[in-house]
Amino acid sequence: MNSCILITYFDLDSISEAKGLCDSAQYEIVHVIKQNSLQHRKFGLSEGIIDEIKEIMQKKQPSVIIFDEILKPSQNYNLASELKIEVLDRESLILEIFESRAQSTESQMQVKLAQLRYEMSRAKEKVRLARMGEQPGFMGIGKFEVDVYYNDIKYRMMNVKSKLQKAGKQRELHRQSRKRIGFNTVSIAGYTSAGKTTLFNSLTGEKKEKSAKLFTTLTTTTRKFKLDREWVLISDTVGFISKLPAYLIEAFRSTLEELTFTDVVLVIIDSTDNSNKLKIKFSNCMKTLIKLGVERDKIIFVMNKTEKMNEYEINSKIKELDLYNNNKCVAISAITNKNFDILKKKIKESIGEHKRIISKNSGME
Ligand SMILES: Nc1nc2c(ncn2[C@@H]2O[C@H](COP(=O)(O)OP(=O)(O)O)[C@@H](O)[C@H]2O)c(=O)[nH]1
Ligand SMILES: [Mg+2]
Repeated sequence: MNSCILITYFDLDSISEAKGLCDSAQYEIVHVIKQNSLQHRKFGLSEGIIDEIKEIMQKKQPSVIIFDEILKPSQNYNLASELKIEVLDRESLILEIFESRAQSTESQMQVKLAQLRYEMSRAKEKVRLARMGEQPGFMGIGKFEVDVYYNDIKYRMMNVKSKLQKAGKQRELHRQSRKRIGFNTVSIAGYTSAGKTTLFNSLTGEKKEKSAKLFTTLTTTTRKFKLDREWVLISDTVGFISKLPAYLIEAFRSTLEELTFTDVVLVIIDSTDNSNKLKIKFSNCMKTLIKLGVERDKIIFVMNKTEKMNEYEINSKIKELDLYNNNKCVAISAITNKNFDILKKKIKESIGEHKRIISKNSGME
């Protein structure tokens, strides 16, 4: 596993989201540096802290620095050359996560397109730096080379876009192949750091057992778990991100496409969020799911992190989300396994319902 020093803000939400992103991208965090501002002109962070980072790097030997904010090419270049280490900014980290999660050809192309947009948005400044001789690589770049550079990115974008238009069919095939495996499937959705991975691990058991041949074709984020006597496949999806730039939304959605053909979707809600944030996140989450075409009947609402809350607090959060009389809502703790029996019962019921609906619609009853 690669290791990183994480540079982020002071507030707890930023820290926990940034940690969640590092975790999703499989970086082990060896040190966290918190700053009030990450928008200083030269390095992104204040120059005064550079020496301290060098010292920490000596001790911890990270593979990369992860910078929880957008960096201009010049800032990235300054920081990377000063510290002599690769620097990943927030958006390139998110792109890395999407890239590792994209399963279908269509989803991979959506991510490719977002990567090209990222590159394009930085191309102008890169060229300017190169002209001034401030960024080695292509010094004394002429008008001709600049055009070539832009046009190359543009051409690749067009190419991906046209391939995307033809990809609809493959998406269908992909869905069918997953269905054909013949297992009931459950997917875990929700915001980054709501506790999806913790729940996934608690339900399936931490140990990655040597799986039967059948399962080796699945990704590391899908495992089987036993529901009474039946094996069910459960997968941990990429998390919602609170400050997601518009150009990344399509790529994000495409990595969630499995939610449309899974039998049950667990929407994990961080019950410790204050009511304002709770509502905003929940509504964003639901809007996206609906846009993806996820049927509401397939959703189980899972209020997580409730082990330290009393009944009154839990119920008031549930009421805020208008889920009080909803029998698809359950308050759990992914850490203490609180109410796992209820959760499993609801998953089982939901699978049963979904099966009935499918067979009805296909006239097989
Ligand atoms: N108190 C409490 N913390 C939890 C619970 N579930 C997860 N967490 C913590 O929340 C943080 C994010 O969890 P994680 O599973 O990585 O979230 P993910 O980004 O949704 O996969 C971690 O620090 C977990 O230890 C829970 O039930 N109770
Ligand atoms: Mg996770």
